[in-house]
Amino acid sequence: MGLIYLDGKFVDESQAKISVFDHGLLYGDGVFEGLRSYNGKIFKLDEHILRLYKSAKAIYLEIPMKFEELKKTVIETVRKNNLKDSYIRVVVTRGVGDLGLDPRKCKKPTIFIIASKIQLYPESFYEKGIDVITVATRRNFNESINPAIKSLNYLNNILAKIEANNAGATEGLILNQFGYISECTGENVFIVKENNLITPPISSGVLEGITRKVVINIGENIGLKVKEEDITRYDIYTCDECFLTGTAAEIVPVVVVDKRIIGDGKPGKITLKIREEFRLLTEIEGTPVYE
Ligand code: PXG
Repeated sequence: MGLIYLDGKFVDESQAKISVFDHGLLYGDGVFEGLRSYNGKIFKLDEHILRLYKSAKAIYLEIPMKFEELKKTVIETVRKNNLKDSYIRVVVTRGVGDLGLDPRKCKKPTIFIIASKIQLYPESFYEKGIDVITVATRRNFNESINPAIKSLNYLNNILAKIEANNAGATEGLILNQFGYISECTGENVFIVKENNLITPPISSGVLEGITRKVVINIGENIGLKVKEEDITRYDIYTCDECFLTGTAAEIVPVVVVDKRIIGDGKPGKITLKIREEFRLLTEIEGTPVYE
């Protein structure tokens, strides 16, 4: 059984329980992060923890733990579970309040960290590529819950995922209110056109993905012209290559979009090159858990 960090203690999975009055549950009032460890090293730990603090700041939530202490606790959670390759979830909620939504009643944020075995995507996704469809659910406005905030309010993304599931597609491509592509339900989107590597800007309503950032750097290092600019469905249908990025997904080639075949219908050369470079980084970088 796994050991969960919950509000200052490590408890058995069966004892890791949250109040029904926790506003994370009642209202989705909280923030989270999803990280990975590769061979006993946590990839981009600082970047993920920093994004957690930024998400918290944006929703007026003060995390009752210092940056370094939280980092140490994440490392300890992986260590206590004896994991080498893991998926790590860090959650901070507004805490226990009453049934009203006023957060002033919530005196102490709830913090928990789960480190578990990683559920990898099927190998066929990487070998053959995946098909995606544009969904009807739109990205919420930046002036509402800004999609850059990794909040516990993921219903928008979940609705998009259900639409994709219902259509028999692997992922759903979400447009923003202006009709531009934003991202998928839990991954950022990239296209390759000739020597250009293009991804929608943060302002288009996307999460500032950690993998996205790594891929932008890889793109620059291998001589591609990287652009963060608005893209339309036409741009995707007519691109040479398309792929998605995310902590869980890493780099997944997309070969069909709304029944249009992308490129030659196989994972693209540049996509595969970027994936290889990305995998190399996960092997050589990272914060060690066991030393
Ligand atoms: N966009 C959204 C909306 C995300 O939630 C990403 C992009 C990719 O970001 P990173 O930093 O991981 O490169 C995410 C993060 C899952 C799952 O189980 C995935 C995410 C969040 C929650 C669950 O697939 N992805």
